[in-house]
Amino acid sequence: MEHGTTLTQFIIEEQRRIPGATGDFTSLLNDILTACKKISCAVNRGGLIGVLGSAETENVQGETQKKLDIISNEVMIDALEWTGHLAGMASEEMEDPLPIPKHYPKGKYLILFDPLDGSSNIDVNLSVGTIFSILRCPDGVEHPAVEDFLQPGSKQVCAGYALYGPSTMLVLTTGHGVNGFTLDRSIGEFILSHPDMKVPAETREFAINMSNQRYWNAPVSRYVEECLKGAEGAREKDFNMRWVASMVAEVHRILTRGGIFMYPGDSRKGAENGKLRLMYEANPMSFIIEQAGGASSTGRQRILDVQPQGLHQRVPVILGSREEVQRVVSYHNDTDGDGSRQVA
Ligand code: AHM
Ligand code: MG
Repeated sequence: MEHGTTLTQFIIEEQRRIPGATGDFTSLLNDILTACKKISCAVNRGGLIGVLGSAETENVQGETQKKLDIISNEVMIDALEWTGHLAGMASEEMEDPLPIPKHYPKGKYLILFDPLDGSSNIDVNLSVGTIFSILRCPDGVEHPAVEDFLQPGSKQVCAGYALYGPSTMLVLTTGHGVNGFTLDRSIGEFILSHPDMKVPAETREFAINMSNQRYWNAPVSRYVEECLKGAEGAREKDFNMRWVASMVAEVHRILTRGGIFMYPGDSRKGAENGKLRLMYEANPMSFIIEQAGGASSTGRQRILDVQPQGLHQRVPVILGSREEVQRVVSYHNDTDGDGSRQVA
């Protein structure tokens, strides 16, 4: 029976095109896939195995962790620490990078991950996902410190996400376009189902948490106001709005049918740079979106060019269809100063 190209086969064929490739990266990806299948299984069984609900602990961001946040984090660590392909790991759920235990061999890559993004959606049975970003460990570094992880997103070797939705999908880029794979549970393999994904250039859909509207800066307010005016306003067309509160689902929708996603900084204390984390969310998603022909910006700078200052730093995110992102960026450029004025 024909099952199509597996993700492993796809990666091995890609690897054959790279002279001198050792197969390390392919093996690392395979280990990530295994972890994502295990997380998918736990998410899928949910209430049947008692993994829903709060763990009543807080992560480094001060956010209450779900049981599945902790389980997913452990699954990622267990699947990756022993493999010999990594020099270090960092997770949204852990304050410091996790060194590779002494008794395991070390490799040349660093991985950063958000083990279960959008986990506020878990208990209501909506889509969540795992996001990961792979960097090269700087030459000569055996015990990577925080600074070794603080590389701009443009240095990523690979970025991807697993989406645990009606189907489980794995979407990834190694810098040569974006491909999507669907988990065929009958054979336990991810099969190429969405080759060469492209973000449609033009869109009529935007995604932003509207409940924060009163705190937005002028450029973001202007953009959304114009969308809301629809055919009667400057845009001369009607827009639709979506907010899943799960970035993986949001980015997947944009890769499928276009749109713009924004989690801007706002005027609240502590929210100046928005909510999303540069290293675990913004960088990997920006790499994917750019590789699919879209754009990603803080409003003032390409996200992939941001020089990270801290492992858990937050960054304003405006990503999606190129023309829309460029429009929001141009509104930032039109604004004097820091763009923090509210639209009257
Ligand atoms: P998380 O990593 O704690 O799950 O938070 C990130 C999520 C994103 O997936 C989503 O875009 C955003 O938080 C939703 O935020 P809000 O609660 O403001 O709707
Ligand atoms: Mg997250």
